[in-house]
Amino acid sequence: SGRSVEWFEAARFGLFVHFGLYSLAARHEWVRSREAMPDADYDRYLERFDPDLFDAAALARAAREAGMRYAVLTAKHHDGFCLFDSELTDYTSARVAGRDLVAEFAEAMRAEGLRVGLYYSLLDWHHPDFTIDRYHPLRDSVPPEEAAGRDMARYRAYMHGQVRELLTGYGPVDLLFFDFTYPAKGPAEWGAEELMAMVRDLQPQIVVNDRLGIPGDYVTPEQYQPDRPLTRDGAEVMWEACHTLNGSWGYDRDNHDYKTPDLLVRMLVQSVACGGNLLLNVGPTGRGALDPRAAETLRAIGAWMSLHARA
Ligand code: FUL
Repeated sequence: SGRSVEWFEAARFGLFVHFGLYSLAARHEWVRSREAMPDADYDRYLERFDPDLFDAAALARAAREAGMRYAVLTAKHHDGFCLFDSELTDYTSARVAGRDLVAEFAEAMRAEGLRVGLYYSLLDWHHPDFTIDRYHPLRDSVPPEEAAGRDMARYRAYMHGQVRELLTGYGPVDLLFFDFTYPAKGPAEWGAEELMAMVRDLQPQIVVNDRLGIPGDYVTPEQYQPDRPLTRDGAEVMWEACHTLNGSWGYDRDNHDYKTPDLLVRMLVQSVACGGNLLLNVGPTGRGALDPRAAETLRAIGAWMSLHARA
């Protein structure tokens, strides 16, 4: 295959960006599920969505100055809201605010010499055919008869179609972060094998994670720090630990429980020592700005990197 994982292994440090309608709620990216919000409640954020301070070039610069080599943006999170222009839905930043943030992001990262990664959620709490399960915000409000009419095959077609859009409309995409399979939904429900085949066909060089429920190119420990190389069947595998700054991926305004730059540097060093990468998250505010606490953390890491890292 034309796959090139070398860049990923050498990169070691990347920026994760969680941004979406939940950023306006400013209390965790799962807010809609946690609070079982019906459409009318969540639509308040849609009506007010205007990412006037989302500055992809500034994000790219902050990432590069922190010593990062790639970045991964939530093209769609579990709420189903898309940060790209899709022919398959109007539920997008492009329709609502005239901004294709995936396009802005990809261009800005490339301009800073960073690799481009996209996160795409398998879960979708907006699509009318997505199963109403225990995570679903409408679990208490949609009557069982109505819920039973939902057809995952239609959702699958939509989901695969959107991944196709992302891999055909934005130039070379270096990494794809699917999220996530869970016991109630095996790989077959996502059409995982076909989806992976399509991804490989459209972008043979792409690096894909393991959250489709079938083996990918790397494994994704989340919010815990491996302290030794990770193996599968006795062989070392590529891995990427993803971590938050304060326990929340989406902007969580009143949460001040930030990891210190010192701790984050140790986590990075430990990842590298154990053959892995660190994907460190920021959750921009509802208007898309990097929170000063996050910006300061990245700057402090960058100061350490400028003294201790080599190109
Ligand atoms: C998880 C998601 O449910 C979180 O919201 C976040 O995106 C994290 C990186 O992956 O599985």
